[in-house]
Amino acid sequence: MLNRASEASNMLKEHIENDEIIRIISHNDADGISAAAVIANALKEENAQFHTTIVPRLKDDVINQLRHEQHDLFIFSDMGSAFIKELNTFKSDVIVADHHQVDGTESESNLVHVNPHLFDIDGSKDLSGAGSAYLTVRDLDKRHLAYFALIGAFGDMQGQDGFSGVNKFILDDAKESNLEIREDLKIVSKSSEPLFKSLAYTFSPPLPGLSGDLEASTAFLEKIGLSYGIKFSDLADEEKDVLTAELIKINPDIFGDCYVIPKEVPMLKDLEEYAYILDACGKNKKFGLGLSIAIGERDKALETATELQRKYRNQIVKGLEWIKREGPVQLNSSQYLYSEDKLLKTIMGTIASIGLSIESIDSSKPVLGLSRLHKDIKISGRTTRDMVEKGVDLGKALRDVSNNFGGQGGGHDIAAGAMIPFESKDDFLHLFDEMIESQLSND
Ligand SMILES: [Mn+2]
Repeated sequence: MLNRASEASNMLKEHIENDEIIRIISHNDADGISAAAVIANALKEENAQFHTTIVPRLKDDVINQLRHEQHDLFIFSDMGSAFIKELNTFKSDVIVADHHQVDGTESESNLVHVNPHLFDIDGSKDLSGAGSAYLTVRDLDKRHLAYFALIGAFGDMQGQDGFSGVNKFILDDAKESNLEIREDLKIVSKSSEPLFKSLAYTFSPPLPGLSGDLEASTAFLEKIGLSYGIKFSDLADEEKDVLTAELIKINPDIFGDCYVIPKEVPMLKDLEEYAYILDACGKNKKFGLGLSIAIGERDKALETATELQRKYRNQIVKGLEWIKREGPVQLNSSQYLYSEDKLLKTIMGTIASIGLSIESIDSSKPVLGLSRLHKDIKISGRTTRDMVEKGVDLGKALRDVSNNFGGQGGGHDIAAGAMIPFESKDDFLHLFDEMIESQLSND
């Protein structure tokens, strides 16, 4: 894999030396923005010119548009592996730095394909899109950019239980350069929000009873004798110790390794927090804002992103309150959330997964979040590791059941999605429930 990445580095070097404008296309989530940032920062440092576009997904029309642009090198990051056949026909050079599934198409000589799956490495947990992007610039002496690969990994939920595989290798690069690992309390916005919000907005690791609940967080802090309006960073050391001891009682994982870039501004020092900021930009469709922060803009850009993040967090809290109030609709072996509310519709998958982890949704049944989009329904399915061990495979269930109704779906055993015609909603739910029941009885 490293040899393949070096091939990409060499191709990139050649184009930098020729003083060309390099075209970067990347994905719109925290990982995709981090991937674009690794490459853009590397090119900026080499005084190379580049032009970046962030897109939600690659489609034939996007590819065909790009094909007609006059560039000698295209770089696709956190996407592209499903389009090798099309990209092979480009007249220019192409680098694909991705970590999604590959389809077995061989690359032509104009294309260097960097993807862990080509080397039997699991791209869903051992390397992010930003990681693939980092490996393609690593030979240009860019270890100080390795931390972006870890931000991307956090964005794709790869680092939360520690890093493994190629991610671990990249972590070592980062540690040799500018990254420090510190044991600390893993609550969010320690230096930017009052303490009760830091607790209520912490979802990973979950703090059942506090996560998503501003009132409960306030009451909890009052009970242990801490001022709820103060920022964590302004607490005295002994107060920090009291808080840590009390939170560990709720979830021991709340104290652990934090990955820190000491030279960064307070809001972006912690890589998980950095990923949350980029995620908030992505979720609000402000991809350019996320990218400009990641290539070094601060002040105004960071302020705007913080506002977006506040707005997004408030939506999540409202969504979790709705779940508490209404609860999911119960079927025999599964349950679902459905609302036509405009705000709730956009965060259905997110609140379904947070609801499970903070235990406001019963975790002994898989949960579906349903959002109506015109004539279709978008479905996000979530369950727990425990249920997967008992036989649940949401990817398979959602694929098979949605195919029955002319829809499509798939994904992982623990998290998956589907799209079905609206009129099939009730039949779909019925059949899905039967499917889960049969998955659970098969062992
Ligand atoms: Mn990704």
